[in-house]
Amino acid sequence: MWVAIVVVLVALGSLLFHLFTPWWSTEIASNWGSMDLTIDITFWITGPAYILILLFTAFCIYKFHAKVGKNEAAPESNHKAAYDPENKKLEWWLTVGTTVGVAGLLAPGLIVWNSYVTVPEEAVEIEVLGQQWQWGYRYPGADGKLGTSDATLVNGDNPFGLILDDPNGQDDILVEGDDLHLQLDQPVNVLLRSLDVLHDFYVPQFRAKMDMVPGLVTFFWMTPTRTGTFDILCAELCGSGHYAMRGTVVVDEKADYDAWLSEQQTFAQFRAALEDKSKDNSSVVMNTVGPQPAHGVMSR
Ligand SMILES: [Cu+2]
Repeated sequence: MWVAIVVVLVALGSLLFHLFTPWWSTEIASNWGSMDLTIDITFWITGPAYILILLFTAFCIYKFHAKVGKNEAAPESNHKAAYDPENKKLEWWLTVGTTVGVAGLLAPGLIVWNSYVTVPEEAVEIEVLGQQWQWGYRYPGADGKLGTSDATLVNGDNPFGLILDDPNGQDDILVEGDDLHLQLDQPVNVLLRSLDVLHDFYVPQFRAKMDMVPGLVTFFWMTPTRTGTFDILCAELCGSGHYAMRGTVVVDEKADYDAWLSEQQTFAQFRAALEDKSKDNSSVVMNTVGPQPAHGVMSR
């Protein structure tokens, strides 16, 4: 009997925890309500199934527990499992119920995924570059277009691997060793590249997460809907420094965003500064060539 009671208490406790948890109605991810709705639907399907299975288990434990020794005169009254290998009606109900349940779990996700990767025209592009173990960011500059890039061109003189004679890339704004800034209420198409291994760009508060695959440009879009400072995490185990692959995204009002952006260096300015340095002291160029990350070289 007490086992059945414990099972019922587990069911009740789960339900109460779900309803009264302080983490349930947080304000985060206001721009991705559809994702939260999908989670709600998942709870509505799995929650009753979970409760029903637990209650059914408790019922069976109580109702069909062994009564050996109680009625030795009539042992057939002791419960034994019935062998019932073919039950068309039960199989039919289980098949239909499971199919509807699984479809209900999967279909909303497909709709949400579709909107996550269907980029609206007004979205501006920015690029996030992941590498062991830091983040870099690139903005399109005055022409609104990101220049083309090639991973084989990446070195200390060209940390994003931009194709040098692509005019679209000259005014691209390169940000390394600083936060990612986004403009409030501006839809943004986040293009993701990796220089070395799999990484994953993840901002929990945005409900935004996407793998970064060497050789591919993956993307998603979102609209930041409140100002603030949020953590960027790498969500793909990418080596011994994975735990430290953290960043910060700052959502600014337009004026603050424009002010910040105007302080950043374009690719052309970055290369001009490098050339000046090499004239002053050729050893600087020696130091920047090679596989080490461009940190420091690009400090403003
Ligand atoms: Cu990583």
